[in-house]
Amino acid sequence: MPLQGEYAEEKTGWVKDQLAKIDESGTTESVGINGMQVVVFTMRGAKSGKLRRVPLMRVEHNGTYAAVASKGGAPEHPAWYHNIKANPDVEVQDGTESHDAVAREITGAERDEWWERAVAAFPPYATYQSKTDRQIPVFLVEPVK
Ligand code: F42
Repeated sequence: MPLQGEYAEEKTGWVKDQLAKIDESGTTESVGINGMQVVVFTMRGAKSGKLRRVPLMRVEHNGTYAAVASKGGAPEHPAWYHNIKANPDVEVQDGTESHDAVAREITGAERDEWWERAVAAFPPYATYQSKTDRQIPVFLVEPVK
């Protein structure tokens, strides 16, 4: 079921600008970080129940995506980490396409495998990990068939 409800506004300036550019062009390909691609995850706020759109780097393999809660190597998890844990039903926009998906946090060998893919897609993730004591959480975001 597609997510429905009221949207909350992104408050970080550069992220808000990227979302506006995606809306204007209709595709996530209109933005990026140093030429690396971005996808947009829509998820529900844990407390507010409002929908939040969160752009993250594009880490994809065989139609499954990873959501990497790096927050630039900040000491704390991003707020969306708690939102996606509470409400794992998300929508993924990649390019001009959107689909429903379910997210689950991965650990152990499964996380190791996807962490490698994440760093291959966006090498700064490795630097972010070295900046923080927390292990950066990785979610597997699998399409709903
Ligand atoms: N962030 C990443 O963590 N990883 C990435 O790979 C990544 C890539 C990326 C690419 C492009 C781009 O434009 C942004 C990118 N970001 C990436 C940044 C990402 O989009 C988020 O801005 C960032 O991860 C911070 O996430 P955040 O959820 O902490 O967002 C902050 C700015 C924010 O809006 N916080 C709100 C606030 O008011 O503090 C959160 C409010 C919220 O979620 N409230 C919940 C609710 O119910 O509404 C309750 C929260 C709770 O504590 O229960």
